[in-house]
Amino acid sequence: MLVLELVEIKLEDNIGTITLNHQGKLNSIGEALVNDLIAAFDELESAQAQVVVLRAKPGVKVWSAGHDISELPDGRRDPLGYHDSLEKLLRRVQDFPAPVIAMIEGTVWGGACDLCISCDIVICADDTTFAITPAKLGLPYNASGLVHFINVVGPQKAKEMFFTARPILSREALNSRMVNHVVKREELEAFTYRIAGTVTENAPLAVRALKRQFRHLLGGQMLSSETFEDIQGMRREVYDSRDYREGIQAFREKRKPDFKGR
Ligand code: YXS
Repeated sequence: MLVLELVEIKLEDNIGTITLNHQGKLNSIGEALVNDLIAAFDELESAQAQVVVLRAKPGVKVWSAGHDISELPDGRRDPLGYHDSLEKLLRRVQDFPAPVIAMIEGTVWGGACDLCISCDIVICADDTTFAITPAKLGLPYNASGLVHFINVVGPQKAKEMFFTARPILSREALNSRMVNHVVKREELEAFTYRIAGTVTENAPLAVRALKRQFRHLLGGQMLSSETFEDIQGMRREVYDSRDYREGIQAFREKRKPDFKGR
């Protein structure tokens, strides 16, 4: 198996495992980690893995701290454009030709929540929390990310999560259909690999065709060109704003942001 710096890869009984191993930065999702994750998915696709478990090291406090804030552009540029690293990673997960199971323990922040729900099945420990935090940092997120959340938790819960940016508990995530299962942390690994094992008992080509159909059907919202331009215009206002720079600066200076609404 390929050896990479920021992730570990394993393949046993047709079950691939990708372990986030960027502890020094709380598995925050920057260019280098995304490149390693995409390389790991490429490796497991070549090895014809029939299912992939995406996890962090056992016992982590933070599963992932979300987008690497130090790599966010300093305003005047879309922070989450189609070709930016987080978006490339989310599409790689969604286009991987076999189910990807997110096995979550510890806390999950920002774009890492989008990474979890871009996986096909989400299994988390009972002490896991999820917080989608663009509003806390002054960011506008993006339309494809909002569609992910609307599809998974529904518009009301998605709005609450984005407007409050507060961490939601595993039970709440289960009730909102954001996760498939909540299990005790000590049972998480065995439970997850039992589910993964049942996937490998089924016909790989059928499972691959099912995943592709889900991918197309879930992405079915049509936007008029005017609506799209309206969305892009509003997002540009935000990432060109003083508040966008203030949110990131406040995080760097470890202080509460002082938003002015401009
Ligand atoms: O001060 P040092 O150098 O030790 O670094 C600190 C943090 O700055 C750093 N760190 C991060 N660096 C880059 N990107 C991050 N997302 C990030 N998170 C943390 O890691 C070192 C230890 O952090 P510290 O001291 O805060 O640890 P802690 O255990 O007290 O708190 C852990 C967290 C995760 C609760 C805390 O670090 C935190 O709230 N991090 C930010 C979580 C967050 O809001 N992530 C969203 C990133 S933006 C994103 O995902 C999307 C673009 S969006 O916002 O649109 O969803």
